[in-house]
Amino acid sequence: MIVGGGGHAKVVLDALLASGMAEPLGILDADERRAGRTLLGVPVLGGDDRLPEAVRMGATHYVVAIGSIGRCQPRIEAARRCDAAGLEPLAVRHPRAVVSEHATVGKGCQIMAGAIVQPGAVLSEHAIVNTGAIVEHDCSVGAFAHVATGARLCGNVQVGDQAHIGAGATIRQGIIVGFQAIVGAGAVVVGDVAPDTTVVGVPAKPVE
Ligand code: JB2
Repeated sequence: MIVGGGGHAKVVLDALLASGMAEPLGILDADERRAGRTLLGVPVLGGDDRLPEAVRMGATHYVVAIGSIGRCQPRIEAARRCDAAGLEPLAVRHPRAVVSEHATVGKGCQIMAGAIVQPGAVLSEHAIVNTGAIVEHDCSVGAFAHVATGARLCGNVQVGDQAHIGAGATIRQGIIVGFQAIVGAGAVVVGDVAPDTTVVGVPAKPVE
């Protein structure tokens, strides 16, 4: 079951269909106007109140396909609803992502087309490594954190739970990005980022 039926869901579905690892039975979306439509040929069944029905239909796994940039709460709450319904989180990996056999990929992670995840990297549950992003050797990406399109984590970077690394940002080796921190698109991060802080620019500085 795919949870969320917007732009990010389209990319998740494309990866899932290309991988052939599971058959998407349907999509749940909070916006009732989407019910009855299809996304890449997969039907939108309705809202999350349809989870029990999804289980009866034979769904065994879920993917939270809400991007919700910089706001993890909708994704976390959706995951917990699916857990409570008895579904298992599925890790989705596009077949043309490069993922080292020596990397660790947690439950519910999403690794999109063209992404690279190097040896020793650890992705915690529900982390997203979006299209073309690079997670170098020995980096860790926390639970529900999002490394956006084309972002680069050099070696030994630690990204905290629920943090967001914006599109095209670069994080230098060994940097620690704290819990729920946000790194703006295109930023170059050369010092640690405190929890709950937003940094932008080159070199990246906290937003006043
Ligand atoms: O709790 C929920 C929920 N909250 C929002 N449950 C379910 N089942 N669905 C939920 N949604 C739905 O997620 C919204 O009704 C909406 O249809 C969808 C979010 O779609 P949207 O296109 O607004 O954003 P997105 O999160 O898919 O994509 C954003 O993030 C990506 C990473 C965009 O900014 C993309 O461009 C970006 N690549």
